[in-house]
Amino acid sequence: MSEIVKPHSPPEGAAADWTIDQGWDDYSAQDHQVWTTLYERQTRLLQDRACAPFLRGLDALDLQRGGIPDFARINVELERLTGWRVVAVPGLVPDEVFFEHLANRRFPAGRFIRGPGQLDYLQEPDVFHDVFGHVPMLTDPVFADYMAAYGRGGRRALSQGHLAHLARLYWHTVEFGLMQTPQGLRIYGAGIVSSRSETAFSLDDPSPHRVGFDLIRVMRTPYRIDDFQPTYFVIPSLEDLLEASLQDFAPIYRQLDGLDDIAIGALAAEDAVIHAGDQTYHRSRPVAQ
Ligand code: HBI
Ligand code: FE
Repeated sequence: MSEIVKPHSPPEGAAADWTIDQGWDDYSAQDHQVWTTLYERQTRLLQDRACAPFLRGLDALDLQRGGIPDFARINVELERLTGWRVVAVPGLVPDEVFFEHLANRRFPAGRFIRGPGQLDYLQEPDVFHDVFGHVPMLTDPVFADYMAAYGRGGRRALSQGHLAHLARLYWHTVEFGLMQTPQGLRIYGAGIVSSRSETAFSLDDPSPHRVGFDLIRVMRTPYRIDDFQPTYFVIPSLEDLLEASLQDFAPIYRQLDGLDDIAIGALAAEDAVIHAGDQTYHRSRPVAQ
């Protein structure tokens, strides 16, 4: 998820589809310790904040066992549950490569892990973000179908020239999505569950807006890649999210051609507002994009 220019052929040592060997035996004791520290910190925080499918996925994959998970080990259970697999990649891969993997139920995950000095902030997705953040939700059959549909939609969006609109859907759901539950708002977005500070901010802080999910609204909304989101979108259920993704986006893209973006952090008249944030956090910070 970034505007970084990426080379369009795989780096040395990677296969044509950009996958590499995870090289699990090469992780150091310090690498495993970073995973364990982050794992323990986040699972404690997420017990009453993450949605039930995420917490079930953590248990099903036994992600706490032995530090950084061996992809070969977690893939056995993941494949059995939803037909998904995790494959290792060197870092960000080109959009078309990313979508091809998702459409075929392969989740590309970085193999490297952040250092002990950068537990809280990281530009590139590492194995903690990719595996702890994304993979538990892939054990849920409905979410698993949604991600594969997103991969297929990505290929079409590229050929239709609407990648920027579709990328916003990924960002506001897969990365930063919230869900309404009988117990209150819960997190399912990977960018939130893998971040200690955004876990608290997204649910508890008075600053951000929390707005009911609407496909066109989401595609009209830019996002921050460098900071907390000013607005979080709340889905009623994973089934609703999947259903929204299983329609033909071509007419939606045509509609979007005639609509302006909605300013980042603004509310629109037709929004289903769950919490109108006071935006105090972002008002005190420079806007980088
Ligand atoms: N590559 N490894 C990796 N992870 C991502 O999340 C990712 C990517 N390449 C492209 C990409 N995301 C996005 O640009 C698309 O979702 C739009
Ligand atoms: Fe991610």
